[in-house]
Amino acid sequence: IGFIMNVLNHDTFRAGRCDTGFIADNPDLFEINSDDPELKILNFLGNKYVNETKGEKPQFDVPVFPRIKPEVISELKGTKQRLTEEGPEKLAKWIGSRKELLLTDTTMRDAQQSLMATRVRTIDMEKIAPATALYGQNLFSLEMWGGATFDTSYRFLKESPWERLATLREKIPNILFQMLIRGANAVGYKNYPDNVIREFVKESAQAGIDVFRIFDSLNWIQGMEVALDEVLKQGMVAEPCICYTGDILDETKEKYNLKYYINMAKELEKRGAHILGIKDMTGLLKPMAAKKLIESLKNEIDIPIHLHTHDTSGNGGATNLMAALAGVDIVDTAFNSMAGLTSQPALNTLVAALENTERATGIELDGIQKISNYWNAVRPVYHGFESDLRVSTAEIYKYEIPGGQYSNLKPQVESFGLGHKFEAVKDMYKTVNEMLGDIVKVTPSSKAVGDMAIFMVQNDLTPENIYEKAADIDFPDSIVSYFEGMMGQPQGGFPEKLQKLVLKDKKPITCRPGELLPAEDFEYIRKGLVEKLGLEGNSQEVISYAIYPKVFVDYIQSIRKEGDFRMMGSDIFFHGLAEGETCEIKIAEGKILVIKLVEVKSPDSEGMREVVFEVNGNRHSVSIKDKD
Ligand code: 3PY
Ligand code: ZN
Repeated sequence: IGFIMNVLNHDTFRAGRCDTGFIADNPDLFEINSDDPELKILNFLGNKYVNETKGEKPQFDVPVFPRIKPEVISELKGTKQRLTEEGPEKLAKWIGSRKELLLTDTTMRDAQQSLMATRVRTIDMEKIAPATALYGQNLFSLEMWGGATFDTSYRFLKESPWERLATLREKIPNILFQMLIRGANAVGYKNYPDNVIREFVKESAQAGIDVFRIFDSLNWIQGMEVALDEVLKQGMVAEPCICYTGDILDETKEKYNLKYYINMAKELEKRGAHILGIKDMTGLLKPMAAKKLIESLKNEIDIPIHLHTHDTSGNGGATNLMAALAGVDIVDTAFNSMAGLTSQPALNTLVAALENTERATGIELDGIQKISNYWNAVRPVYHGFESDLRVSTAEIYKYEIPGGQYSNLKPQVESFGLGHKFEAVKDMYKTVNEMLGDIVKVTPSSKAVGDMAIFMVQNDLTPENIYEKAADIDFPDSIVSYFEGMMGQPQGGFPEKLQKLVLKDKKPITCRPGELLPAEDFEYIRKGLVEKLGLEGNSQEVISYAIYPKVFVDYIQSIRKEGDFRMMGSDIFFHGLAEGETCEIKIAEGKILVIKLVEVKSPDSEGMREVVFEVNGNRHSVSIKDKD
């Protein structure tokens, strides 16, 4: 009991609940600059020019998208109707009975997460949604929610992920919507109490998610237990998955061999999975390994198999193709202009490759080319968020760094002033993985490995000198949390000597963190949201706050104080206006402002700059502090 109390009092456990007091600490939430949306837009544009772009604005082509009549969309019948009419078990049987290969498009989730730091805004998805419903009508699903999209929408885009889901659901009524849920970490980076996981799954299902891909960052099945159980309870499609690591073709490696994957697959089937997910988050599954893995699993389990890979090595297309030949049921791809490198392999290309074969997808190439063209035109607006990775790399097999982390690692390393030691950090990532006993690396365990690698390079630590040199150093939070058992239990256990060094006198847990975490008090949160923030306190707001208290409050604060810009085009949202440029900004249904940036004056003695606009023909100016 002593150690349980110790754990319960630990910061990691308390974090979620302590934050509940955050509302009270933000009296300025009601300090609204002005109620005038027009003035807020002018302030936003003025500030963007004066303090961010300085008027430097690239020219963008206007993305063209096919206009599809709503009556055409409402007639479409796809996998969504099949699920609604027949339920998840029959849907799974139907999947398994098909000769055709089924495809998932990940453009709106993993592709943009892996290529553009998850910054793609709802408005850009919304425009292409009807065409996606029509030309993608033979797709199995769209992975369009979960993973990092939940917090980044609130955090960086200042828009609600729930609204995105509702908007897309309305415009795409025929294709299954799929999300990625990080088991007991939901869409966050730490373990949450069981009732938070259950409530989140329930709300997501009600808001329009059909297929839940559930993973645990250490392949620890207990970590997926609660989410899986709740998905089954909600009558939705459960796709728990095995994260693929290592190389089953390498017979000298014993830990993650074929047997390991088969055992895990059987266990997940036994626990009620409708579909087995194979989550190759790093793109380590080589083509011939895919063939071997899928053929073997097909002999061992009866449920359909859904393969997810990344194209970082450039072998992703071949992996999908070999998996298709071996009988995989569904594979993940992204429309071509959003595919490749750290993203998924290309969708259109795979459709073309399979034409006139037994596994032809039934998807029509001309239609999906229009969707790819659209995304191709959208992408330059997000250029600033793309990594400088230009070519595929076979290094990934050596370092085992997941796609998203691989493209992010360089800026992260640079932010520590270690840019010149990037190669050393990558080598250290591999070394740390070995020191930890070779673990599965995916959010959040991959972050622990990355943080530890940077920490070791920063402090000149090696596996040999660490025990002596680091006895008095505080290790990064993520690695402490890992060794405490807060991310679950790794295959083969923790290396004890290193665990002691990192934890010092803290005691690790061996059970599910959710068993110890006190249940979240939703009614308390609801009251706080209503009384302190003047919100409705609806269940989506409550669960968002329970998962990301500070991020959620900051979002509310931002849209109240700065304004709500979700209907502003992304070229303006990210790049503002250049002098002399005119744009149209929708502020409400049917209400459009035509805004011209006329002139930006030099700073006065106080550093204030007058920014002059014409709004619907009338002159307005705002005064912006030049922070330089
Ligand atoms: C996520 O957890 O967001 C991932 O994409 C892991 O691969
Ligand atoms: Zn992925």
